[in-house]
Formats: sequence, C-alpha cells, structure tokens
Amino acid sequence: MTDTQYLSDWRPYPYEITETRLEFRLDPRATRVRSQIDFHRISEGNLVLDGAGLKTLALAIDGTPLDLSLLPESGETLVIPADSLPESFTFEAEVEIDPEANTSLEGLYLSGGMFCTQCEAEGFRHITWYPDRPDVMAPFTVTVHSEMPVLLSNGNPVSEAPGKAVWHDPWKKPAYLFALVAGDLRAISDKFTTMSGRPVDLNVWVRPGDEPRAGYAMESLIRSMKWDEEAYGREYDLDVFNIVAVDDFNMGAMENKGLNIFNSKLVLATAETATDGDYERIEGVIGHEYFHNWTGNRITCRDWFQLCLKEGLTVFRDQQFTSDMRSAAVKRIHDVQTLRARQFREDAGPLSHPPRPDHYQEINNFYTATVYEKGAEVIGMLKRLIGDADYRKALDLYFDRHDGQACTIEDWIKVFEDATGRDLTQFKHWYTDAGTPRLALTEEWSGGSLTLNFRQATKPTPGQAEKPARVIPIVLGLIGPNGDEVLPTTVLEMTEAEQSFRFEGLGARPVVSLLRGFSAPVTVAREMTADEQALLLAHDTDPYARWQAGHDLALDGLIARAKGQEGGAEFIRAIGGVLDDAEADPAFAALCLALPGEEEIATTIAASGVVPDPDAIHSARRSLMQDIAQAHEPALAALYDAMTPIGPYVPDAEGSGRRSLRLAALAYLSRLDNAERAEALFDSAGNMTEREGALGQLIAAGRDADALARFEAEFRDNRLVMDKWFTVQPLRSESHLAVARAKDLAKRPDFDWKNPNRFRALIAGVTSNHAAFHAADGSGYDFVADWLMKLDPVNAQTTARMCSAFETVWRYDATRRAKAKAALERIAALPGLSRNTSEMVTRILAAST
Ligand code: B3K
Ligand code: ZN
Repeated sequence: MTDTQYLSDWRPYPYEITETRLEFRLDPRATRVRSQIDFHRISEGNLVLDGAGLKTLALAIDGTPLDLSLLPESGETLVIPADSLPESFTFEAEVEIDPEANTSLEGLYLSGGMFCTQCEAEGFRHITWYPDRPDVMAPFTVTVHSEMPVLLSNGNPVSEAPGKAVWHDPWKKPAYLFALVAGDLRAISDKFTTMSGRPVDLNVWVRPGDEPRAGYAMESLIRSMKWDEEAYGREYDLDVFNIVAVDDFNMGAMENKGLNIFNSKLVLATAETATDGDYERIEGVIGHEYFHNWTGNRITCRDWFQLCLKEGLTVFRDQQFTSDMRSAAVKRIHDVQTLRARQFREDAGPLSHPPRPDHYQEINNFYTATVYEKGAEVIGMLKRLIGDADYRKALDLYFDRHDGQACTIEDWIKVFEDATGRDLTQFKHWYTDAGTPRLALTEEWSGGSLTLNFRQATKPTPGQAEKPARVIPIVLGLIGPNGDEVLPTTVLEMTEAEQSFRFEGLGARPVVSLLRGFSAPVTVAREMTADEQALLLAHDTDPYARWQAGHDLALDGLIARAKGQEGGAEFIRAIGGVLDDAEADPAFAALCLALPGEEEIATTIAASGVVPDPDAIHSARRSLMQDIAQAHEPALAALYDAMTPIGPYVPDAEGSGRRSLRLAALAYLSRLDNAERAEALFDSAGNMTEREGALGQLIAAGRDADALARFEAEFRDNRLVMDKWFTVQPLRSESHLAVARAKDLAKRPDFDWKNPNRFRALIAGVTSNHAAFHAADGSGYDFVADWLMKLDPVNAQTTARMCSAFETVWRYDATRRAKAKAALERIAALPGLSRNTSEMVTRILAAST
C-alpha cells in the first residue's frame, strides 16, 4: 500500500472559495455537519473534494441535489466534473459523523465528554467534504448547536444563545486551522491591548476545578503577545484569543486561528504538580502556537512539503522568545542538546530526510525534529550570515509580501535574496538535502600565524547519494594559552568542500573556540588535547563553546571507559574548577555537571565506526559518576546545601538554575549516601521539580517502594502528575528491571493506554532507558513492539511517531539487530496495519543489516 505523494506533482487548485459556512449539530454518536461552500473557478479542472469516513446524507450544487451515486465506493475523493459546474456556485453537503467512535484523535472527537477537533494535517476531511489542502483558504462562518455550556470556534463570536453559538473568522485560512470545542468548561480571563490599541479578550478554558492551575499559561500568553510586537512588529488581529486544554491529544498543541487547542500538560501547572521543565515548556509552547498566528496562519504553506516554512520559523521564534524571557546561554545549550539527541539521531539513520522532503506517504510522519528543530537552525544560520538588521528587513518583507498567501521555501529564500542582494542558491541545500555535515578541522601553526584547514563532508542518506558542499557559517574565537581571548567572535563563511583561513600576528599558539553559539548544525571532528579542552572550559567567553569543551572532555572519558580503557581523569579534574565557580552561575554549572547520556555516548561511538555496547556504556557512565562523586564530595555537598530554595517557588531562570544545580549535585551524592539526601528531599520538598528529582534518585538506588506509594496516594487524581509516576519508574530503574516493571505497570487499571500522554509516559520510559530498551535479550524491543501493535488500530498517528524509537537499532551488534528486526517484522505483519505505521516500519526495515 504505497501511495506516495511527490512535491513535483503539486498543481494549483482550480477553484477559490469566497466563503465557507458550516453548521454543526453535535451529538456524541451522530453529529450532523451541514456545509455551504461558495466556489469560484479560476482555472480549468474538476472539483475535487476530500472526505474520509463520512456518512453522506445529501449533496447539492446551487440547491440542486446531486446524485449520491457520484460518491466514491471506497477511497476518499469526490470528483465533480468541471463541465457540470457554473463559474461560481455553492456546494452543499450534509454528513453524519461519530465523534465517540473516533479514537484516532484526528477530526472531531470526544475527550472526557467534551467535543474537540484536530485538523492538521488532513483531519478536516474526517469532518466534511472539502478541498483539504493548505493552499485553499477561505473565511469561515460556523454555527454550533449543542446543549454543552461552552461552544467555541475560530474567529470572533457573532451571537450566542443557549444551545447555539455563531462564530465568524474574517481571515481566510485553510481547513487545517479549523477548530471547534464544546464542553463544560471554565475560563480564566484577561485582556490585552495591542500596540495599535485593539482590545483583545483572552481566555484559557479548562475543566471545572482546574482554573487555579491555568494562571501561568495566561501569563505566558500575554508575554508572547507583547514579545511578538516588540521583536517582530506583529500584532494580534481578532477580538478574542481562546486557548483550550484537553486531556486526549496526539501532540503538544495546535495553532487553530483564534482557538488554540492544547494538551493539558502544556497548560496546567502549579509548583506542587509541575517541574521547572514543565513551566519552561508551557511558556515556550504557548509562545509557539501564538507566534503561528503570523508564521503559519496569516502566511501558511502551499503544500505539506513546505511544512518547515511555518514550523522551522515558528520554532526559531519561540527559541528567541525563551532566550529573551530566561537565560539565552542556557536556552542555546538546551536547544543544542535537543537537536543532537533528536535530529542528529534522525539524520544518522533510516528516517533521515531534508527539512523540505520531496515525497511522503503519510504527512503526519513528517512532523519531525528535522522539520522543526533543524528547520529552526537553518534560519539561525541565515540570520548569522546576513546579520540582525538584514534579518529584520527580510522578515518585514516576508510579512508584507506574503500576508494572506500559501507559500513555499522558494518564496522564503527569495525574500532574503531581495532584502539583502545575496545569491542564496547554495544555501538552499540546507532545505533540500538530508544529512548532518561533518566539519573536520586541522591546524597549522608557524611564526605567529595559525592556518585553519576545514573540510566538510556529508554521508549519503536514503535516496540522496550526492552531497554538494553547503554554506557553513563558522563562528569562532581564539583563546591564548593564558586564557585571554586573542581573537573575538568572528564569522567565517565556508562555501567549498575544503577551505582554509589564516590568522596572523599571534604571539603564542592559541586554542580555537570553534562553532561558537553552535553556529551551524554540523558535527565537528578535530584533535584536541585534554588540556586544550580544559582551557576552553575554564576561559572561553562563549558560554556554548565553554560548555561544549567540558562536554567533549566528559564524552572522551566515557568512551574510553566504555571501551574498557582508562578515562575521565581530566574531566574529573576540570569539573573541580566548575564547582568552585558554581554559585556564580548555577544553571551553567548544572549543565556542565550533567554527563552526556547513554544515547549520546552510543551515537558518538557509532559515528566513529565502532559498534556500541549498551551495557558497557551504562557501566562507564555509572563508574564516572561514582568517581566524580568521590573526588568532589565536599564541594558537591556544600553546593547541595547552598542551593536550598530560598523564599517561595518562582519558575524563572534564576530559581530553576538553582534547583537544577541542587539536583545535579544530588545525583552524584546519592551514589555515596545511598540516596539518604534524596529521601529527605522527597519528604520535605515543596515543589515537583525537587520531588521528582528526588524520586528518580530513590528509584535508581532501589529504595523507592515507600516514596512511590506516597506519591501515588497524594496524586492519584491528577493525571498529569501520575504520568510522571508512570515514566520515572521504567526510566530510572536499573536496566534489567525496567521492562518487568513496565509490564507490571501496564496491568494497572489506571494505565489508560488510549490516552496518548499515559501511553507515552510508560512506553517512552522504556525507550528512553537506553540499556533497557536495547537489552541483548530483545525484551525491550518486544515490549515496545507489543504495545505499538495494540495501539495502532486505535491511534495510528501516535503509534507511528513512536516507531522512531527503533531508528537506531542497526548500529548495535548482530544479536540485538536480529531481535530488533524480528520485532519490527512482527509489527509489519500486523493485519490491517495503518498507513502511518507501515511507512515508518518499512523505512526502518529498509536499512536493516
Ligand atoms: N502544527 C501543530 C502540529 C500538528 C501535527 C499534526 N500531526 C503544532 C505545532 O507545531 O505548533
Ligand atoms: Zn508549530
């Protein structure tokens, strides 16, 4: 079943829509949807409408009923011949749908008794017949009939009466941005006045009783609205902005025009129930969805191949927002960590694809780290190459030129070319080519001059053998042997496969602080001594490069240990310096103290052509932690005490920095005190950040029974907190216990596996425990495969996304590969396997060795 879609097949839609009118009569089992769509022909072609799983009751053109035998017997496309249609006409349909039976959480469905929708990418076709493609945009008027007390849709409210509400969205939009919510909801409300004086009513809608947990989301929304005005000159454009929290949601949130729908985990937070990480994500995702109003909604994508046009840009904008709200240095390091852990991993395996792919089977499988995170990095590089002022100029031109349009990456690049006069032909490879370039550096030093010889190479990726050279912004500085910066931050532009740059007039040989700010999404290959790394860790002026130097030093030590050699002594020594300064910048010290994870160690070993051994990696990391703890116990203990919270919990950069350092110290100390401090902290902590951190240490130490029972007793009724409880057990357990533990947890009545948050909580707890998931006996693979097979018929989208856990399996030894292959083949053989999952498993299996 391969119906592959190709970018090259895109053709303009031959009709435009002047208005879409929808009328819903909501009923859990039999919702009626009446549509009236005013079409106007703009070029030759039949009227093609998409529909899926609809019970069609009536169709008409200008009031004349259509013969229902026109309907496709199977398949999802209704074609009305052009020669039977006038130039302008109204298409009408009445269909019936069953929201209660909709477990896919795509289209109109029920979550905890409330009606809600998810239409991106192609969910609207599950609601009614429509040109369900992003380049067909229209203003919508929506009438909702329901006994539910709160009835919401896009745009502005027109009228409201018991049992009926009418909404009008004057901004033309594609169907994927349509939304409807009906339920027993309560709002917390506020107001915002835009920079030109437009008053906007803001509401965050939650279930009754959850109102006290929605305040941070509201504050984040207000900050986002202000920031987009200040940073990008973008103003909100409706009278109301509604956010709704729902419990059953396939992803994080959705930017529907004027009616954002959120996974409740990204809305609800109190100090007692949410961690610092949760707060940061809430602020970031509220910002992200809000920023889509301009980058996504006002300017949308011509087709789904262009997804990174809106997602890469909106991620870039939300990253800028978070850096401005919190700590820019910490945010950049977090983003680099995420990029490496998710996107580099994706790019190194069978699922590698360019930010703008040119074919797909199921578009929902392409909401990936490459489209999102690498898409954002590519924009960061553009900005680095042209500078801040030209970036702003280009963005102003983009908004000006393309407002109200559905655009392509070519349109985007053209804006930058026109704003700056640069030729970006070569730059475009970042969008069209897959793979992570490897940047190798060798140095020559003679007579006060340093020559840097760079070489770039990108390995072939599925379907792309040739990899032309890319434009790489290489940002660097030079640090003298005494720690002084002898060359401040400088941007080099590499355009050739091999290129050299020379720096003259240097007194003594400096150390290159390379790729400052992580100036390009590449891997770096260079020889460095441990002393040089330690020098950068101590003296680099660029926080990212400083952190990276320490991280590389740790990684080298861990890899040596995983190979059975000595290693890590230099890192243990260097970390002493970090601990001495830790109180001055706790967040940075915490980042330096966090050793590379097992997954990253495995990735790095595999990239050097060696087969990684998950058990050896696990022991190596454990032993290095133990040695660090022993070497620095007094300093760690002093920091643990010094970082005791002062005053009430505030989820800001400073407070979370202190808590992260405290927990980093705790992780080491727990190896020496048998988690005594962790137990005391679990008992006394007043916030979830410390609570969850302490619980993780108790589980790792194997003394968790009491804490887990108390945690459960306290939070039994809070689904979001119980999700943490489900995750942390397989995640933090010793690898040989994790799967057995997850199996027990899966038997519990509250393992409500049809809820994506709960499913992911437990299953990702296993897949994120590297040594457990990759257990040599295949038990991790089998456990995950069994559950994916169970979920696929219920919710294909979430199942398919989670298949990516298997994308790294071919880098392990033959025994593990055989087990993984057998598990994947079992999934592939499941009768009735969804297109979503089938595509993922087929792509992964295609690379099996
Ligand atoms: N645009 C949505 C993601 C939709 C995913 C569809 N499978 C959320 C976001 O990126 O903001
Ligand atoms: Zn987005």
